[in-house]
Amino acid sequence: MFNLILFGPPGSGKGTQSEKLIARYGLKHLSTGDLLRSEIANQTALGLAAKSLMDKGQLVPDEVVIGMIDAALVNNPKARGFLFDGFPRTKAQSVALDELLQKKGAEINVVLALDVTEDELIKRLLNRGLTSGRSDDTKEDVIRARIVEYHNKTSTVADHYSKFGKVVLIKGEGNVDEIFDALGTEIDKRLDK
Ligand code: B4P
Repeated sequence: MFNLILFGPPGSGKGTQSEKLIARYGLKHLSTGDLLRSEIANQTALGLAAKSLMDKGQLVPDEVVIGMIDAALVNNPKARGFLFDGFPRTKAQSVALDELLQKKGAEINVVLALDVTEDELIKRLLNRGLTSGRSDDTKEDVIRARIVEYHNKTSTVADHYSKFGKVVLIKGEGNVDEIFDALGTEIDKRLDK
C-alpha cells in the first residue's frame, strides 16, 4: 500500500491537487471536508452539529472525523493506497491514523506539505466563495479563524511526521500543473523504492 497525506493550510490547493493525484496514481481519496459536507447535505445529526463549527472556522471534534476515517478504511479493503486530504488536522488525529493503518500492516509513506503565503490563501478562498456556495469561504473573519486554527492545532501534524523524516515541503504558489509535477516527482521517488 502507498499512503500519502496532502498537507497544508486552508486554501493551499489540497482539494485541487488531490483530484489530479488520484487520477494519476489510483489512490482512494479521503477528504474529511468532503465527507463532512456530504453529511451536511444529507442533513444528518452529525452534519448539523459539524456545520455550526465549520461556519465559525473551527475544527470538528477529533472523535467525529476519526470515526469517519476508520469507517472509510474498513469500507475500502482492496484500495492500493489512500490519499488523505485535510486529515489529520490535530496531533490526536495523527496518532489515531497511524494506529488505524498499523492494523492494516501499513503506514504513511510521505506527507507532502503545500507552502502558500497567508495573503494568497485569503485571496483564493474569498475568490472560491464567489462560486462555491460554501459559507466558510465568504467571510474574511471566518477564513482568518480557519488559518488561526491551522497554526494552533494543525501545524503540529507536520511536527509529528517530521520526527520520522516523512515531511517534504512543496512550493504551493504558481501554476497548478507545475505544483502537480513537483508533487508527482516526490511520489515517484518513493514508489520506485
Ligand atoms: P476542507 O474541506 O479540508 O477545506 P480547505 O482546507 O479550505 O480546502 P483546500 O485546502 O482543499 O482548498 P483548495 O486549496 O483546493 O475543510 C473545511 C472545514 O471542514 C474545516 O475548516 C473544518 O471545520 C472541517 N474539517 C475538515 N477536516 C477536518 C478534520 N480532519 N478535523 C476537524 N475538522 C475538519 O482550494 C482553494 C482555492 O484555491 C480553490 O478555489 C482553488 O481553485 C484555488 N487554487 C488551488 N490551487 C491554486 C493555485 N496553484 N493557484 C491559484 N489558485 C489555486
